[in-house]
Amino acid sequence: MEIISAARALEQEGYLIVRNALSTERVLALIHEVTCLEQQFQAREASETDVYKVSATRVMIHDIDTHGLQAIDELVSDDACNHLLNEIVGGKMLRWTATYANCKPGHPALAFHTDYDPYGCVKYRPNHPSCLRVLYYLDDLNAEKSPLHIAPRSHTFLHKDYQSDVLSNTLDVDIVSPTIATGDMIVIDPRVIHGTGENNSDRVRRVIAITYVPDWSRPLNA
Ligand SMILES: O=C(O)CCC(=O)C(=O)O
Repeated sequence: MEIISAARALEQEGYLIVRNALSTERVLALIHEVTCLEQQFQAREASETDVYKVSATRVMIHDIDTHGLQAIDELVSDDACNHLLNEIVGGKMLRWTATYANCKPGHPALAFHTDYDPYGCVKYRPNHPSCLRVLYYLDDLNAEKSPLHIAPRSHTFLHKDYQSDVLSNTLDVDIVSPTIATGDMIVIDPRVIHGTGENNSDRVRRVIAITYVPDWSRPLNA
């Protein structure tokens, strides 16, 4: 996809899908590293910490790019992704956070929300102008396995019901649930409203989400 048309799609719809962004080899290397990380955290941490969130059906590890793991390091500094994002924002994208989430069988739906918090200064909910989230899928999604639901153009909605603090299981606007395959990448505007369905499959559903911020920006609330 040409960068100009990718930028326009992202600006207008609030999300952009890049198919086959990761080769099978890279996906397997990433799965190996995140599985090892999961095991290390599980063995070491008796309870949740700032970077390790765990429930019966989900493990989430923030800042996975701080462990010196090769495939993860290559992912966060991926040339193709960085080139695309740099062109879109007209600057150099800096990595802000990288998070891994594993939603296991039985994990409930994730309510509709945004990843943007203009009023706060929480590291994992960015508020820099033109920040972007990149989601890399390590497993196929389908209707049974926590599909991603997105409300296209919702990053532009003016109504109070659709602002960045939205948290709802239902949404009275058009929703799309794109087909997503292992290795696909989705770039989202953090203001776009999204959520996921339940994991009713018997398989895990793993994703790595990276936030990038432009070098010309700074947080709205520092
Ligand atoms: O797991 C997904 O598909 C989306 C993750 C998500 O909602 C988020 O990172 O805010």
